[in-house]
Amino acid sequence: MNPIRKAEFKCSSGRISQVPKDNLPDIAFIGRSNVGKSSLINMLTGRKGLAKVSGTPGKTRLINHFLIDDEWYLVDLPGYGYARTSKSMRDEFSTIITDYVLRCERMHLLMVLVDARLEPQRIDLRFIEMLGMNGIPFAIVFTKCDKLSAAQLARSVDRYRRTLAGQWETLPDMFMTSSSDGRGRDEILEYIRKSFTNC
Ligand SMILES: Nc1nc2c(ncn2[C@@H]2O[C@H](COP(=O)(O)OP(=O)(O)O)[C@@H](O)[C@H]2O)c(=O)[nH]1
Ligand SMILES: [Mg+2]
Repeated sequence: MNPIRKAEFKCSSGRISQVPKDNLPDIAFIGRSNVGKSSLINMLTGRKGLAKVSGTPGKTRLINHFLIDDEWYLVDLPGYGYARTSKSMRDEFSTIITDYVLRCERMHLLMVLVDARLEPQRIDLRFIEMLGMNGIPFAIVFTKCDKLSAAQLARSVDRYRRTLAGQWETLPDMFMTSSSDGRGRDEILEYIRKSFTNC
């Protein structure tokens, strides 16, 4: 698998109107704060300091665009699951997230990150439900897989599949990753590149 040759920070947007206006596709990454999003972005690009890794969750409220190989953008979305849960999706997920995910035509594919160690979290399931209801193309990425044994990981992924099977006829694509040992990198890059040829 060809590694990423070039990765550069392009811009931070506090509003959807500020995102780039060119025709390059966005591959966006989202998940609960602290799930390992910035670490995964650094792992995929092979650039340690590209996205800021933080011990304090909930810091990023901006949409960050990173230009990859001058061909596509890797997009770091704000983490969710910080506000109180609410009956309304609009309140549960910030306006900037829903505006981007549901309305931004730049978005080609969304990678939803979930911590491999945890049982399916309500907020993630709600988010996935919202994607399904709106026909948004997405895949699930399990993070921090290095913290589990092979058997524990298999059980965790299986539990996710069973939970989603109650809700979906076809399960979304899933990837097992670790920013510590690099697993999942080639698979995700391959998946992203394939998604460009399928449109
Ligand atoms: N062991 C391990 N720790 C990770 C992994 N990914 C992230 N972390 C740690 O989890 C914390 C949050 O990571 P970060 O990438 O900032 O999460 P974000 O808030 O989703 O962007 C940091 O302390 C990371 O070092 C991983 O794959 N394995
Ligand atoms: Mg982050």
